[in-house]
Amino acid sequence: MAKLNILTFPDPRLRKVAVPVTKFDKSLENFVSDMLETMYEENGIGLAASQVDFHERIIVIDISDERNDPKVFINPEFKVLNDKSLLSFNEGCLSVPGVTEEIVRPDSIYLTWQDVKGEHHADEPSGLLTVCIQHEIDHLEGKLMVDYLSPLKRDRIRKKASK
Ligand code: GNR
Ligand code: NI
Repeated sequence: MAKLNILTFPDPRLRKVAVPVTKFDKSLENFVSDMLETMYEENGIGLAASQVDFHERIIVIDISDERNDPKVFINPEFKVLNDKSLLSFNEGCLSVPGVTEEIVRPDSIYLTWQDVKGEHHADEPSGLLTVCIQHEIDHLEGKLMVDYLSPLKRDRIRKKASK
């Protein structure tokens, strides 16, 4: 196991679009354990592979208070079921340290993914899990929470980060 280095905004590598995982092998399992270790060490509730400069569609999440409920989503995809059902949440990001902002997202989604063995799954998550999954899938698309803010706010965060 190893703790991985997390890229921070405005690193251009955070803008890469991740490609689907095609090989469900031991090396994928090892990488997923490194991602989990990194998420726990950094006290995050989620981590996307893009944040550790690996550009395949892999996310890990643990929203439990006890930090003992690791969830792994490979090749996650979602559809918004009701675009009028929205949830506003005060979000933070390990790649944008020191910044929290209210972000509004759909609350009702249909999610499909594969597990580390390649088995297919589907679910309709709700609440914080829905928020976190969308935050992580954004990372896989090269999108960051600062993209939801005004250009002025984003520029202030960029300037602060490069000091
Ligand atoms: O640790 C994290 N907390 C968090 C809080 C609200 C909404 C999303 C998140 S994810 C974040 C970890 C992270 O940066 N994942 O990409
Ligand atoms: Ni993040």
